[in-house]
Amino acid sequence: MGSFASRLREKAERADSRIILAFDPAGEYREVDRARELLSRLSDKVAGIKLGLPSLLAYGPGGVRRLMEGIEGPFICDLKMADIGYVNRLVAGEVFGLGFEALIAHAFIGIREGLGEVVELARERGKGVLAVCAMSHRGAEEYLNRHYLELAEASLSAGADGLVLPATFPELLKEARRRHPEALILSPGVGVQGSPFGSALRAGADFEIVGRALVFSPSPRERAEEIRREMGGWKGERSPRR
Ligand code: BMP
Repeated sequence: MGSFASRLREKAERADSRIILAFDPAGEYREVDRARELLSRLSDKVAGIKLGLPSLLAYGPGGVRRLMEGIEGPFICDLKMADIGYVNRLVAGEVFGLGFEALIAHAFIGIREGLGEVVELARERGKGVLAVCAMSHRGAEEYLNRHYLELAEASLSAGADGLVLPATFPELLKEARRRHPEALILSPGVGVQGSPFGSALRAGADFEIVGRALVFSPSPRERAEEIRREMGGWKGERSPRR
């Protein structure tokens, strides 16, 4: 079956894409059938699909299961988990039970009785854990982003499958990549948040997380194709090794 990272790369190569679609429903997409239509039209243009709390609350767990049914992911669940290990494990079990291939957790909770327990459960189930080490919004500079290097180091040592680092602070991406040449890095903040498509890849990310720029485009499939080309497909911005 391979690791989550290898499954993600395999789909990325097939789709020739470094886009991770962030689907956060609003408006017409609060209806699960409309959401399904959108995801089916985009799934072969993207390397993976990220859903989060907005989807879980709008559709409920059963609705999320229905949303994903028959659509190629891999699907990543972004709850930015940040509780004690015991609760994290319970939530992670539910998330993996719904069919998600990976989940996103905050690294700042620390490893012992925190992220470590999530990684352990993911290993048992053959799933992935991605650790948020810095964020893309301005307030992230006040506290979290000051610690991104320690958080990245700790997350990878604890066995996380990859890191989430912001496109809006490319210097952080560059430094994290310099220190961790082999790490899987996903980066949000391109498009509506202001960073150009392809900029995070050039700074060292493997994938760019794209939400509103695709979801609210009048022609999402055509827009995905344009963005995919701007990023240079799978082999465009990063070395083919990754
Ligand atoms: P958009 O492209 O519409 O700005 O969406 C970005 C997505 O990435 C959202 O789903 C958001 O939860 C996520 N994200 C982010 O924007 N910044 C971060 O630092 C971490 C994230 O997961």
